[in-house]
Amino acid sequence: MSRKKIALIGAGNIGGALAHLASLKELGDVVLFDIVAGVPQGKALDLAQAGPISGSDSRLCGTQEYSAIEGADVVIVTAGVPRQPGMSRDDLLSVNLGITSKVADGIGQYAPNAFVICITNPLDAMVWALQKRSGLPTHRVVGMAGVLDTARFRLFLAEEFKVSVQDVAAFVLGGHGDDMVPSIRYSSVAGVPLPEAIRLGWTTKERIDAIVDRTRKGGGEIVSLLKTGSAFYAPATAAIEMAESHLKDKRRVLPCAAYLSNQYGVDGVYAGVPVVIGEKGVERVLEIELDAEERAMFEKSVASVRGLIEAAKRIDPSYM
Ligand code: A3D
Repeated sequence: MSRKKIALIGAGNIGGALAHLASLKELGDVVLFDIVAGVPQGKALDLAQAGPISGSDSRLCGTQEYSAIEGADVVIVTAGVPRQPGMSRDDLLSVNLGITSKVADGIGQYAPNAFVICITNPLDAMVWALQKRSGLPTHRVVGMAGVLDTARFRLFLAEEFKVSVQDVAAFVLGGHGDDMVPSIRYSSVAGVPLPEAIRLGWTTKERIDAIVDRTRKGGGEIVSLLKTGSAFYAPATAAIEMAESHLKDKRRVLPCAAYLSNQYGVDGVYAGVPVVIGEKGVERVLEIELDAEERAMFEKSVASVRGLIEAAKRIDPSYM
């Protein structure tokens, strides 16, 4: 049986954490690609030396050559610059678009059959550009954001209810920006929807609203603490969950930035929605019913994504 191959484009903070997790879980052999000579090679060697201790036989290598990703089953893209304090994700558009274009060319040439997960920000615009430029089918190119945003929401809810994170389910829709849509209606504690938990007096509407606000700004909270970059452990863990669902055909239902073709009344852009990830990639987009308030928030979030895509087209007219 041949081993799976996981290519990580970008060997920075998230890239390193991805390689570590992929190796610990023995998801396959790992290729770390980065433009900075020595960094992917050094991280690959360091992680390979952890193998005998953790009991992992994953093989790891670092490279500056796109040809090394040839035949990858999964490609996870983190190439780009992260936020610094005071920056929004959208401030990264111009520099990360240029990087994403080069990455898309490399993937299109050497890994056209891969399942591609984009993490580079601004997420919804970068995943759109990655798909368009690489020419891979839309169902094989997704963005990681919702798994991370829901994990943040779940953690804060678990802390509020003083219960295990395992017993909290949460739902976040829309783009990966401060106008994302954490849904109170579709989130639950031990199966009890949040509005019901409020009615039962387990918490208050005000406390849940504060948690929703903290979830929306969850990335910024970490940027302001780290001061030198953005979150990386949780983003890497989230992308590995998506990769694993594909590699093992688990058909997990995960919130991802997926290409919408008329679902939710939206066409031609990527936005965060629940999808089934299996061996073919995104095998289904789940369309849930939104009430008027949720729909208005979702549409506002999608409008922000469209604005970024238009800005990307102005920066690089080849995306027209
Ligand atoms: P960082 O540690 O700086 O790593 C980025 C790596 O990309 C560096 O090692 C660079 O050398 C490398 N790189 C730059 N240009 C290229 C290129 N042309 N080809 C290959 N590699 C290149 O950043 P990070 O790992 O912390 O974050 C990476 C990206 O993820 C940033 O854009 C973040 O904003 C984004 N991010 C997204 C989320 C989401 O939830 C979507 C969360 C956290 C970070």
